[in-house]
Amino acid sequence: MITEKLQNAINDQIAAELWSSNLYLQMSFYMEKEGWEGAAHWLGKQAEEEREHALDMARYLMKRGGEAKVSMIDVVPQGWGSYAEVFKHVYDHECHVSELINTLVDVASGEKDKATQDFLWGYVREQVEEEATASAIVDKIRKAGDAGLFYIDAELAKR
Ligand code: OFO
Repeated sequence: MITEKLQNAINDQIAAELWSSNLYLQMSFYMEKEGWEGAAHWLGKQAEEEREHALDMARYLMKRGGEAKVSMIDVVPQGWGSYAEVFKHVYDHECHVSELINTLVDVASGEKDKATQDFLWGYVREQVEEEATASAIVDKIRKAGDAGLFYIDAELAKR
């Protein structure tokens, strides 16, 4: 049985994952409007992935006898500037989520819940990948310049 403190912390993370999903969905709509279909596709996939993280955490919580809750999800930003700015925001947001997951591991550790620590280590590792992926895209955009964005957009469409 999971402790109430840890249950509440995981429910907060579920809300954060759903917020992330909405953020990426809004970015996807923005890029679609701007005519960047590859980026819109990539961001749409990212939105799905974040929603799946929320569901995975909820399933885990229920498996441990806890109660999963969907709380109010705050509004996400509605607009960005350039292609580069969108993906810089993706990178910054992934770094922020990594901090949230690290803090959640600390809560699980404080509650001496080994199973939850083990479950969360998967997310710690996944965040390393997500940060690296976003950072690589930011780097490519910087090197590509305006003309190279068409190539990058075609690459992102392959996700
Ligand atoms: Fe939920 O994986 Fe990144 O943010």
